Amino acid sequence: MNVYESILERRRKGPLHMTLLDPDKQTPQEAAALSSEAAGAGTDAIMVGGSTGVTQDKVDATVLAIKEASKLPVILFPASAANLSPHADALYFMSLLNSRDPRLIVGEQRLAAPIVRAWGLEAIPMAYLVVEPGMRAGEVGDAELISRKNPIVAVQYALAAQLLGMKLVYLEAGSGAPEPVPERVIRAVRDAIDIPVVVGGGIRTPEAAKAVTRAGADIVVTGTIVEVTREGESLRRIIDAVKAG
Ligand code: 1GP
Repeated sequence: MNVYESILERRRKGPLHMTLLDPDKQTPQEAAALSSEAAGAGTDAIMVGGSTGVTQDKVDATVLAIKEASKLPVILFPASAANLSPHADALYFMSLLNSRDPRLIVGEQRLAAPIVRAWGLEAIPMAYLVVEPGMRAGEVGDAELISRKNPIVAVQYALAAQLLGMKLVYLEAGSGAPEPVPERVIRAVRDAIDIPVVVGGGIRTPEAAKAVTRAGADIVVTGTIVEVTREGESLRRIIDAVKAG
């Protein structure tokens, strides 16, 4: 069973939680320690990526250290074709559909494709949609941010993603966003498509995790909380809230 199939199988039992680790924010050893804590707290996978300052060396070392420390699938969440590693279990082959820059819609993907093919890395095609306020992801991605007030554009992009054959839709408020993606945007997208909806950015409390899950998130992503608190207990409460649906 590949990583995408295992995500679908787990989803049949309930919503998933994934932990995002940015290779630029800690050493590989620290990332390994955080991922074993996250595994203990019940997370379903580790995502490795970040918007800036990430190099192939850092990604490789971080992925290898995490793989040694836990049995969780490691999925790359790359900002560019220079952020890949053959040691990961899978790659979100993502397109920032609401970017103004074609490089982030299909240009980096063009450069990455032959590498991914040569490595035999599992690629999971994913639409990446940046919602206000977007934070660094919005800036670096030159995103025409999706409004928090009006879900119509988010639904249009999500439907287009499904028709293009993508396997996941990621609604991103931006790492460290003051608020997560609004519930009505999540609900509208969830109701419009059949593929799983991933929600991340600004989820720091069990209440916020519960709200996005109830709104329809199939996969909830947290990053900052594990990096800032560096202890498993707050993460465990968030994961429990996701799993309780
Ligand atoms: C960023 O959605 C992720 O890509 C995680 O965001 O760091 O706010 O948890 P946080």
